[in-house]
Amino acid sequence: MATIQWFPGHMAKARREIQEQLKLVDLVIEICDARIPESSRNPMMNEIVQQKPHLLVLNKTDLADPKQTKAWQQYYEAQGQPTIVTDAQHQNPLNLVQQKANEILKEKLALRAQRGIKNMTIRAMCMGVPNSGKSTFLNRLVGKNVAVTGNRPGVTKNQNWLKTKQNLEILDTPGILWPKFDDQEIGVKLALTGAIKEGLYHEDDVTLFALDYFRNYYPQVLTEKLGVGPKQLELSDPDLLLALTKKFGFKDEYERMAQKIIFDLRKGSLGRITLEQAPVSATEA
Ligand SMILES: Nc1nc2c(ncn2[C@@H]2O[C@H](COP(=O)(O)OP(=O)(O)O)[C@@H](O)[C@H]2O)c(=O)[nH]1
Ligand SMILES: [Mg+2]
Repeated sequence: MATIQWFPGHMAKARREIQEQLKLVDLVIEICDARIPESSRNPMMNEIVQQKPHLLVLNKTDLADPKQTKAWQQYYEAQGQPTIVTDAQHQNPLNLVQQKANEILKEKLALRAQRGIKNMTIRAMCMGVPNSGKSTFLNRLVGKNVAVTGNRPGVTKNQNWLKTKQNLEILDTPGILWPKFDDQEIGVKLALTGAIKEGLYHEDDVTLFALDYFRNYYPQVLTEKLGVGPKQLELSDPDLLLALTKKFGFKDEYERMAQKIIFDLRKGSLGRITLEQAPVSATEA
């Protein structure tokens, strides 16, 4: 399965540029997709960010399973990783971000106050893998549409600070990091959420993964949303895909049924679904 093409050169350059940007900020805001919190994070995130205070954002929670989002948030918080949940598509997360940033930077801000520094502005940068919602999130915080540019050579020389209505300023260039791509299943999940360009993955593989996942974690998607009866539930995944193809009037064009399932899942019309389950200790808590 093909995934996003990243080359060592790109990675090294992205990392170098981000490390330059990091010197300018008080806080890193890492944005990931709440439907795939682990698969939509960069494998070397903590190494790249190092000691810089770091806020994790589980975005797209409007599309994710609320129970799972809560469990993932608890899981990360229990690991000492401050985490908030957002739906940047529909809501402005500014107050939440400011509040959490104040908590994370409490000591630094107190020190500034002690030294008589009146400026309490927190400078932050957004960071994350493609499609996690960085641009959407940043535009929400700033309250308008700004031309957000990706990492390219030279941009670190003339950074612009975007002001918000709070004591928060954000760098106008989010850091774009690569996802984990060494694992087939991660590629499938990234494809299902729309993070991988069409044509770079096999729609039927991705759909078979989804059908199997629904069986295990969201059987109601099969029975209620796709109208699968008890008998059909016993079919193998490929046979189930063929049965659904007929049922939805696509005759034997199973690719069209596969596309429909992928499209409906991304849109949220199959319900709120998280494609990776939080570790059990977090769900029990
Ligand atoms: N439903 C939903 N869609 C979102 C959310 N945030 C971003 N998106 C959508 O996800 C896609 C990628 O967002 P974008 O901001 O371009 O991601 P970037 O590549 O990280 O800059 C776009 O189609 C956005 O409209 C969210 O919280 N909920
Ligand atoms: Mg973007």
